[in-house]
Amino acid sequence: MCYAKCLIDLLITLLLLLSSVRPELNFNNDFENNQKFKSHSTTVKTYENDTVLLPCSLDTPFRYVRWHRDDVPLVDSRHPDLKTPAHIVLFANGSLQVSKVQPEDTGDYYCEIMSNGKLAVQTHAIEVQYAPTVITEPSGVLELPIGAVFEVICIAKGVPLPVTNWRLNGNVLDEYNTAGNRQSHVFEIKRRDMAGPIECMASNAVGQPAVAGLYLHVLFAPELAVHQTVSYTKVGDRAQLECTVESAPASSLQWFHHGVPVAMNSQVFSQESELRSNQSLEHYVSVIKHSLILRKVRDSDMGQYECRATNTVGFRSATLELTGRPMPCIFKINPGTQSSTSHVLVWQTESLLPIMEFKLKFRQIPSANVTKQIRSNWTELTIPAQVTIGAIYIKSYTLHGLQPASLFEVCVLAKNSFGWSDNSKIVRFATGGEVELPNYSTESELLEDATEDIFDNEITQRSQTFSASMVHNSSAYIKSTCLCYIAALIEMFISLSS
Ligand SMILES: *[C@@H]1O[C@H](CO)[C@@H](O)[C@H](O)[C@H]1NC(C)=O
Ligand SMILES: *[C@@H]1O[C@H](CO)[C@@H](O)[C@H](O)[C@H]1NC(C)=O
Ligand SMILES: *[C@@H]1O[C@H](CO)[C@@H](O)[C@H](O)[C@H]1NC(C)=O
Ligand SMILES: *[C@@H]1O[C@H](CO)[C@@H](O)[C@H](O)[C@H]1NC(C)=O
Ligand SMILES: *[C@@H]1O[C@H](CO)[C@@H](O)[C@H](O)[C@H]1NC(C)=O
Ligand SMILES: *[C@@H]1O[C@H](CO)[C@@H](O)[C@H](O)[C@H]1NC(C)=O
Ligand SMILES: CC(=O)N[C@H]1CO[C@H](CO)[C@@H](O)[C@@H]1O
Repeated sequence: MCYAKCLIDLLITLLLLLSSVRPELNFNNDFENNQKFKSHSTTVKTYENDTVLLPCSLDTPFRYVRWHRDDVPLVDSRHPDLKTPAHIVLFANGSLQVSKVQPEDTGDYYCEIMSNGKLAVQTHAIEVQYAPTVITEPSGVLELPIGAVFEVICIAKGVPLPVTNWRLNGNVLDEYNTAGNRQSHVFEIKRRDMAGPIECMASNAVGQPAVAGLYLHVLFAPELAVHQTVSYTKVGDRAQLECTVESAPASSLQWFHHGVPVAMNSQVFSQESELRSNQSLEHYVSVIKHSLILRKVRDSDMGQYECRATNTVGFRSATLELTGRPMPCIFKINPGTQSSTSHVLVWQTESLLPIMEFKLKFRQIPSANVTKQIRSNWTELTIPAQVTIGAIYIKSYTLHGLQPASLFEVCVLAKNSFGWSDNSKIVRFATGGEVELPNYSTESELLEDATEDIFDNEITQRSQTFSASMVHNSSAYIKSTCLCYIAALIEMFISLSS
């Protein structure tokens, strides 16, 4: 099959080669060029709309003169009926005037002049220089998801040949600074911030550089932001959960409670507010704050919520919690005098239901001096809470009987009728005495931050290949057909020689 196809390809190639050999004007046989020209062969570099005079004069009077540009006859003094373009004039002295030159007037001009029965030829050239023009394919707005690969072709015109380079989002891509009238560049969308203009600039030192391009809109799965993952409330209060969604294209959002879609009614309803609503070339990303509002929280409304945003690229979700528990306690910095065997701790929390008790946990930790000492177990103390007016609770407690010149860490929790709060951050303190401590800070060495960004790890994007695949595959095709030609040629030679 390859053989037959290749023979056909080969024939086509040969035909093309033959047809490209155009009959050239062969002056040597017919004309004698040793006549004396008064004029000189010139190459005129000119600009659009200029007027050019190409001389053609001999020492002697002439009988007739004719001009052609490349293969196109222009004027012939013997044939005034020849259709001469309006802007081209033959003067009586043999000179040719081309006025209001256009890019099409670029070419080699041959003057054939006859005198004394001898024909002489003089060649001139006109190069009409003009400012670059440029277009790109594609153009307009291109919308593609992260991972997509696409090719942009830049077609530039101009004389001299313009130099083109690429600009992505205003930044010049240096490596693609090449001369030529057709440049292609393959882009891969790696991140959202690749969105913006992709431009091809062409310049050739004539007139202004030309710029053309397209605007890339990067599409991506929704990105969620939850500013408050835990909402503290109590039965009977109004509560509001919020998820902010950024996406392109716009996404829809659904709320779940313990994995079940939230039934909307007059008591429980959702609201949207567009934080960036105007749609323009630059602002194509929709940013919407979604709120789930519970007019009067019931006991059954407490617990885990999920907001899930979906668009054509993918979906993401975030979890939130509605709870009646107290907020985590916060230790207050207490710069008061610390003795060598006791320490005063002050903390604060907020609870909509009365706080019943606190749990204080503390333990000694190795100091700088002592290496490789195992941390002791937490000692837990239950501390009753006083009745407070309002939701803010501030508690002070003194730990006695501590080892001097030692380092401790401490953590506290609060309990109301709904349950225990989360742990406070772990705070370190030192008892007085002569000891060098590595560090002393009231609020450091926190528990591992549990609010890690779980969304960034989710990879829902899939690589998509667009016209770039055609580029690679067409080159593969060219290679395979070339091999085919060679094989066919070898076979031809073998069959010829035998
Ligand atoms: C040439 O002349 C035309 C018409 O008179 C005009 O539109 C064009 O801008 C001119 N070109 C230049 C390069 O001046
Ligand atoms: C030929 O004639 C034109 C128009 O009369 C004149 O401008 C030009 O200078 C002449 N050229 C020569 C070489 O005499
Ligand atoms: C669109 O919003 C941007 C800021 O986000 C603002 O600068 C621009 O003027 C707005 N355009 C319209 C048409 O409202
Ligand atoms: C700390 O180390 C020094 C010597 O390196 C020692 O004299 C001192 O007793 C140590 N202190 C404690 C608390 O172990
Ligand atoms: C810590 O408590 C565990 C049991 O909960 C016990 O096995 C371990 O020995 C204790 N460690 C220390 C240093 O007291
Ligand atoms: C502890 O001390 C080291 C240097 O001694 C310092 O780099 C580090 O930031 C300190 N840590 C805290 C939590 O202060
Ligand atoms: C880059 C690319 O898409 N290449 C494809 C070229 O064509 C072959 C099949 O002929 C595919 O397998 C490649 O994936």
